[in-house]
Amino acid sequence: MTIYSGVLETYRPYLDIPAHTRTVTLLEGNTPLIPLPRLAKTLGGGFELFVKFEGLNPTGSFKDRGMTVAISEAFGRGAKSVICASTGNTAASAAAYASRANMRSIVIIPAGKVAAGKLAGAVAYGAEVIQIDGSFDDALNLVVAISERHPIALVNSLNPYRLEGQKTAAFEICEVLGTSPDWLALPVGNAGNITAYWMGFKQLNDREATGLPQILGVQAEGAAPLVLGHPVEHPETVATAIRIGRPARAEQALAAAEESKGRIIAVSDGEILSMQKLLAANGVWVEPASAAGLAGLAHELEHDLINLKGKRVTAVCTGHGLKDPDIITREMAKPHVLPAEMNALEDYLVQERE
Ligand code: AN7
Repeated sequence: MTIYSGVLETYRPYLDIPAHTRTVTLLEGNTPLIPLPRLAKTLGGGFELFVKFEGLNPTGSFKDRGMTVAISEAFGRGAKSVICASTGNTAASAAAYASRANMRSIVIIPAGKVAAGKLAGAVAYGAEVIQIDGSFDDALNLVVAISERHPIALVNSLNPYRLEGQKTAAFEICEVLGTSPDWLALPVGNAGNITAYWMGFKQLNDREATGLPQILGVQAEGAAPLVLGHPVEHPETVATAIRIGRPARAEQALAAAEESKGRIIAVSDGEILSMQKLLAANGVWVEPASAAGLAGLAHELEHDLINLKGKRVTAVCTGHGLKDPDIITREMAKPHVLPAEMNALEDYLVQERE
């Protein structure tokens, strides 16, 4: 029996990390690549569609891949505290891995815009949560400045070891498919993940000639600095994870899109929420931001801007639906209320069928 040991140990020879790194893992990674043939058909058919379901990582998002490496590096050099700015998922992940290593974690979040499951996670894992009256971008500026003045390790994706960990998702996709997909669609916020995937695909292609995907990066219309070509002062979107107006890795994200012969586009909140529903109707419940990649693909198909005939497409679903329950309970039908009686239930079921 081979025992899975997490992304750092599994891919260590391919990660550019210092020798002092001491593994702190929750056995993240190794997430399923789920085929969704019915959804591909709904979108017009003629192509193969897979979802890389990163919501199945230990804290419910892809952030764990990068966090295991960033925390392992910080732990290995004797850091006692870590800090990050976050729209929520990074906070929960940083808190979990810091606790695993018995380190202190401080997370700075924008007021009122962090989904319930993420805030609860950060608190449950033992982070010191500080809410600022400002945006994610303000929070990021603050933590960068603090980490320069104090011995506190910065674990946002400006930390290069985060990207080293996150690129392993590209390796896993190619291992399952045997080659790179033709297209990779994913949401873009602070732009660390798109940068990491492109690094991963290029590195693997250099080593094993797996080919390269065209990358479709997708932002939310109200938070689309990479599409507009300038920062957005007051980003707004239902997909709070990607409510970011000044992406730290903007240049690398644009380079990834261009080099891969792909592009970065924006979709509306409506398109994001419709795709969230459609994914759930196929058995995969993701948080709104995580539906953005596929929403972008649907958008391009609908407007005849992409030809996927005979292609293999992978959409990255970055976080689990449980992260943001409010968005569902707010929008969805309330449960039917019935007396606890067989007749009432039977009447109801028959009525429903008619
Ligand atoms: C579910 O947690 O920025 O483009 O602070 O949570 O690498 O930023 C989260 C980002 C996509 C965008 N999907 O990834 C944070 C944070 C989900 C996310 C993104 C995020 P990047």
